[in-house]
Amino acid sequence: MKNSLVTAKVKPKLWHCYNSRSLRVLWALEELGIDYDIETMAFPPRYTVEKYKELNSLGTVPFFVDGENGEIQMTESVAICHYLGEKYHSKNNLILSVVDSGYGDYLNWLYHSDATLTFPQTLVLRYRAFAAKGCTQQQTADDYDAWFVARLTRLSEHLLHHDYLCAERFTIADIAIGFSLHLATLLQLDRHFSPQISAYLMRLKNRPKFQRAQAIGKELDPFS
Ligand SMILES: N[C@@H](CCC(=O)N[C@@H](CS)C(=O)NCC(=O)O)C(=O)O
Repeated sequence: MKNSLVTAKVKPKLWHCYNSRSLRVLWALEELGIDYDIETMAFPPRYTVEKYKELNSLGTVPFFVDGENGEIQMTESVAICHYLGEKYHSKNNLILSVVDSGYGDYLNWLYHSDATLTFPQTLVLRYRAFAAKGCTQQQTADDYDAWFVARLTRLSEHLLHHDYLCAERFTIADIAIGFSLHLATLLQLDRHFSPQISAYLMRLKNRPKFQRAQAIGKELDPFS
């Protein structure tokens, strides 16, 4: 669906909010060494940025545009990382392809990152962290806190024997999962992390490109 508001452009462009899922895309753009444009907004942009919903009818972040005439318009953070890894892999090979034996694992971790590890956190966010005074739903937040813990099992088992998720090297899958773990630290869910998950996240957050990406928009931190 082409949005006429998006004019022809030269560089990939990201609409970003500090510490939100758009951080996945920003981190991938930095790790891949891509020259990009960025619009940093206060969260949530559906209320803070006039006409944002005319640009992205979902009103969510990330929103991403690429292609000669801005014809590529994406809203799903993991899909955008997947797209960037494929399109720009000549710059830095952070992907696996179908000929690689670990390709199934690679895709599984990509989808696992948001559908399994981020989804339960959005309910803890909604009903504990962002809940207006007097309308917290403690039971809902507690239930999904427990749901998140149970879903960490597969990652914890894998990291007992590996430093990264695929092919014993850093890939886009580590960016997708890394963001889910970073979000968990913002919600104090990292108290549930096994030592190997804590060590893995530390390794990822010590990457200069993560630190560079994570610092962008700090002045608009919704938690401060
Ligand atoms: N499915 C999208 C989720 C996008 C999404 O819900 N983003 C949140 C921030 S992490 C958002 O924009 N929330 C504010 C809102 O919905 O107004 C993805 O995978 O990136």
